[in-house]
Amino acid sequence: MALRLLALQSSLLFAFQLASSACNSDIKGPYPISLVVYNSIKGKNLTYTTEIAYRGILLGAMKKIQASTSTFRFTTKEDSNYGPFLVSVNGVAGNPADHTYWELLAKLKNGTTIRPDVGVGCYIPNPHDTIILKFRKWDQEEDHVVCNLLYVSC
Ligand code: B12
Repeated sequence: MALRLLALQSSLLFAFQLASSACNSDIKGPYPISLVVYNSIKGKNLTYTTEIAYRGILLGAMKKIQASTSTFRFTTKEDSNYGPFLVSVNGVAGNPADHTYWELLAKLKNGTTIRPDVGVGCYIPNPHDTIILKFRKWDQEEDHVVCNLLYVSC
């Protein structure tokens, strides 16, 4: 009986160690990303770097940059369907009347620039991505075409 209990105890201990080591090996550290704020209308560029949590959302990284520097400020407006819409960056706000908005782009490690098909609250940057927030004018027809292509071009 005592032997059986001992065997049970050691197999439980083994299973626990196995499970905890599997979980620990799954914990991945934060990784670096850059954020470029580009005003294509004024031709101005500002670059920030930060660390983002493993599989963390872009909005989290933007909040982190905002908390650590006085030179990056942004505002969002909650959309009930798609989450936060990026309204302004560093005091410059998009305006539907002028057809201006902050476009979200991501330059990947391999050099390709993509236009994510989700906003800042859903986009999960990859390690070493350069996120580009680009203030631009939208051309109704052009954006219609781009939207139909699921934002694969920019
Ligand atoms: C027109 C449009 C835009 C215009 C809106 C301007 C305007 N005042 O009309 C502009 C060019 C600004 C735009 C921008 C973006 N858009 Co857009 N857009 C659309 C589109 C084609 C129609 C929306 C619409 O007018 N609906 C009708 C009106 C009556 O309903 P509404 O609820 O009032 O519409 C508002 C919201 O849709 C909001 N909106 C538009 N795009 C986005 C994106 C996000 C993330 C949020 C939170 C809100 C939002 O603006 C609309 C007007 O106020 C839809 C696709 C579709 N066919 O529905 C995509 C769509 C909503 N957009 C999308 C995306 C991804 C974006 C961008 C993130 C693209 C990018 N990489 O930059 C940016 C937003 C960046 C930011 N600043 O946060 C996705 C959202 C998917 C998702 N799950 O998040 C959609 C569904 C297209 C797709 N890829 O399938 N967009």
